Amino acid sequence: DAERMQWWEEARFGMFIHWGIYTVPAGFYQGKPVSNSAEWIMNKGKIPIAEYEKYADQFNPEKFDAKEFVALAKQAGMKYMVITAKHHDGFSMFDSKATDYNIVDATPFKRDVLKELAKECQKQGLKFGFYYSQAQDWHHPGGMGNSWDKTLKRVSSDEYVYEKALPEVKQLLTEYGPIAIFWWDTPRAMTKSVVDSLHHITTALQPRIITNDRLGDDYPGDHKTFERNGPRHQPEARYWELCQPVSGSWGYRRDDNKFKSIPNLIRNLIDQSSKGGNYLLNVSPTNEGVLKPEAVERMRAIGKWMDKNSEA
Ligand code: FUL
Repeated sequence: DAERMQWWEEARFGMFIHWGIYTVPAGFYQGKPVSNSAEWIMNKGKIPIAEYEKYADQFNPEKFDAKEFVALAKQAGMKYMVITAKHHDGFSMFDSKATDYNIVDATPFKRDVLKELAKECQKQGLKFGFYYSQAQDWHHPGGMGNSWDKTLKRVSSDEYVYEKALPEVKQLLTEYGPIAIFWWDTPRAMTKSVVDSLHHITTALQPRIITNDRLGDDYPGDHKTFERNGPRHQPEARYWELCQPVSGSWGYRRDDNKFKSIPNLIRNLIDQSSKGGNYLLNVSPTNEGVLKPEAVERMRAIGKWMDKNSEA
């Protein structure tokens, strides 16, 4: 295990990317700002599925360039990248074979951005991994978390996992090259057998994969996740990671100007690594497929600081 974890332990710094069709409403529904992080808008705004689906028709991030994202991460001194393959809204950001509700089949953009990033990461030497919302899926009738859309004809969560989550996880682990990380999120009560299946398929298909602690109670994973706030004291866990958005929201919302200052970000990075943890800093591509200049500026500044202070 220590051998498998070695690169991760040495990495210290990674790029988290939250990206989805929620960047079309970008925090606003029916002209009003919806509170909370942008990727939660469907839930917080109680948007019916049929209405939310229409955002896919408008998702056309033509300025997206995988090469630039990977280069920026490298320049910042990051060693790995984790991107949302499917968030709670249920929209798949890759050419999913399990559902047409995905970036290739349901948007005018028609490009598999995960494939583009996977290739670029391999080319430029960055480790690559996926975030996957395995329990919450507000689009599938068996997914957890959608209590507002009364048109949903509920099926069991087992059915959802067999129909969508398992095939998607399998596809992500077989068609995208070496996958360094699988980042589960928001465990909810699912039957033990499907949780076991998700775990087993992941480690069987990519034996060197590193997972976090959010699959379910029986699975502590390889590392402990801290969200937004780092541990106050030295954690007991040997491997842990703080994830934090560079601004206020994980997903892009157009009124989010709460960018953390450059000194603050550098301090956070030092703070986590000096305690033995990793820092997974999140950026939020827009519906055009680019980062706000404030985010780019911050990545570059961290990179400069790294260069100035590296031993070699
Ligand atoms: C959370 C999710 O609900 C948020 O939307 C975000 O993805 C964060 C990293 O994990 O719990």
